Amino acid sequence: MQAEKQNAKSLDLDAARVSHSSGYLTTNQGVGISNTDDSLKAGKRGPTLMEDFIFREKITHFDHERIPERIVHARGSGAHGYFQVYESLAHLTSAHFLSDPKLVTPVFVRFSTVAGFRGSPDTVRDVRGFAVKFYTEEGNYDLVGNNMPVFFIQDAIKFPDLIHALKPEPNNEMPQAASAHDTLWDFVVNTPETMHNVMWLMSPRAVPQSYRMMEGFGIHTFRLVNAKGEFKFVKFHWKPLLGVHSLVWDEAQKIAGKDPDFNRRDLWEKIEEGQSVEFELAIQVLNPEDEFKFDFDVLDCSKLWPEELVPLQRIGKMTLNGNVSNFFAETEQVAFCPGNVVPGIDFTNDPMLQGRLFSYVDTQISRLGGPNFQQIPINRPLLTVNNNQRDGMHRMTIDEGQTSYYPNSLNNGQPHAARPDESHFEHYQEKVDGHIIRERSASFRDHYTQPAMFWNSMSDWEKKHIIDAFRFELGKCKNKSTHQKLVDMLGNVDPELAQKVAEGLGVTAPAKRAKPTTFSSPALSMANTPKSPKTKKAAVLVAEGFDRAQFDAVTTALTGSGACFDVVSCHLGPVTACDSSTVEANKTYATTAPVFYDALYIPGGSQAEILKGIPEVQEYLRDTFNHYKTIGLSGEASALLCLLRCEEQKEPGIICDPAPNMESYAADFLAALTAGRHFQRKIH
Ligand code: HDE
Repeated sequence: MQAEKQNAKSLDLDAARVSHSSGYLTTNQGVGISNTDDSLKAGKRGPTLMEDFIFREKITHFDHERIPERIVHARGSGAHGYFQVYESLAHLTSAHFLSDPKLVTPVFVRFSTVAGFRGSPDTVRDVRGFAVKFYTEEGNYDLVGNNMPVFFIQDAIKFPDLIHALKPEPNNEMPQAASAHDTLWDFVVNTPETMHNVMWLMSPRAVPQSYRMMEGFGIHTFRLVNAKGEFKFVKFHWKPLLGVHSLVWDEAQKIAGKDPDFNRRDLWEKIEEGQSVEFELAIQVLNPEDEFKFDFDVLDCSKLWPEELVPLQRIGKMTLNGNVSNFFAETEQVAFCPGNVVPGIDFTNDPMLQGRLFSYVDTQISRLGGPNFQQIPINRPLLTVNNNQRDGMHRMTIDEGQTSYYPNSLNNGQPHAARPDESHFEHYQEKVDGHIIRERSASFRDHYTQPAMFWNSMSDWEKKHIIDAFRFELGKCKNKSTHQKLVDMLGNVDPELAQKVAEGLGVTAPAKRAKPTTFSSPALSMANTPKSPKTKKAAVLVAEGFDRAQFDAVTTALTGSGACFDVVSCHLGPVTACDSSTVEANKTYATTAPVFYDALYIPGGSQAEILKGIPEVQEYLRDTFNHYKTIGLSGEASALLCLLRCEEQKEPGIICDPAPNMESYAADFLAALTAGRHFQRKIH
């Protein structure tokens, strides 16, 4: 069943695929080319001739190979996969793909950063896009979300202002892919509705360790409508099965320099290795009669619905298992739109959602060059498109027949309006009655209760991350009055937060105010996320004379649990162990770095003396320690602990044993790796 359905979409893409694996070169007209290295000249050293159509065609095509990048979310990475619902939701929605557990719906996902240009680094502090296209039997459905459940503004008309403030400043186009600059924070302090999303942006969520380890949120309130026409309000969530995990800031910055493709590479490599990338789709459902039950407005996308008030139901699973075969054709040309819905899913009056319904198609017309971008293979639905739209730039279909209008008699009235028994979209018949006004509802005015709830819900290490982030970001702003205004704003969220940020910025902490709420939502803290050794990676450092038995015990435990490792040495190729056996080093100190690993392990043996003299070994210990990751030293390698300061040597997550029982040692090392970062560690 699965293979059959997946093939349905891949066959569709197959029609557009060209392998180029054999045959002679041709022009775009199919004429054979025997020399593509020399232009046609009048004499060996003479001028190039205008009639050289082979030269002109090649250069002309090259000259036009770039299209405009996305105005936001320009930097992205895509993958194919499929979705399957666990149990029928027919009582909630008439959407087939959510009603039939046997249906396997192909999907294409694009993860992205928001602010950076197309070539900017992955690990910058930013919101991440999480856009999913479901190729359903009833047409394409796009769930175009982010990795944070709320948004900075409440009305779409402010989006250009937000993005102008966030993007590199217009006079000098700096800084690239960074929020730490004057214009963004100037906008923030003048726009209190940004406060909630700003709290999320300062949290570890803004530096995901992997696209495989971040949550996704539809953000807006949508409607699910069943076959009887009854509706419920709904919020969509994606939950990664590996849990939600983030980088620490120092690590993120180092990775941005050492491997700007870090998140893209991770996604690509895991899929190439055959590791499934899995997310559960979850929903929060609200009865229409409960619309006004909360102290926030369900149409306000700067608010979330605490899971403790509206529980989450996990309804299905998305598995990503296919890389693109051509980045441009698929990831760059894919066009998402929140307005792409299928019968059974409908909109609400959230003013952000309403504005988005307009913006996406509009931008795609210029980005993809005209109104026919839906005919690009990655954007086509599984069904045959049947309407009277014709012509326009880059029309791909040959629409036959005399008629291109409705009603008609010349074509027997075809294509006809869908009959009641044929699949079609019915808009939810909401009653609307109001004065035409340019005003915001008073129910959107509370900008501080939910930021305070978010702060209350954080663990100590998340709070520290947030304080450090504010100090970093504002510290990069030259305008001092912005510092004070921001700290005053934070005073409305939490006095301790405002105080700590004020200390870092050297400004006055505001007078203590009562907190807007003491409510906390444990579901918001990453401390409560699932933990697993699966796909984690250790760096194993070796030099001549390493202890082979110790090496084997730890590496076998790693691979046995679904984790993996790199063997890192001064040179590539074989490294000889104490028993004269060899292992292959696949990385060197020049080609990799400690920031790329979840743990460090150094086996014992006479190598310990050699490693002590290698400066990079010190860097491995220091960075792994500072980034709260597991350090394993066994046998003679235990002596390398002296490369850390005395007070650091007793901190958690250091598995050091001069005379180890390797079975229990390997188990301890694995348990520490599984636990994730050791945030209890004191970084002096
Ligand atoms: Fe977008 N957004 N957005 N956005 N958005 C775009 O569409 C826009 C918003 C999101 O991987 C653009 O094709 C407006 C919220 C993602 O291709 C553009 C507003 C959320 C992506 C656009 C918002 C998003 C985009 C740029 C204010 C989370 C990348 C290129 C109402 C729910 C999709 C494009 C991809 C892309 C407009 C706010 C998510 C300009 C006007 C809220 C994941 O149309």
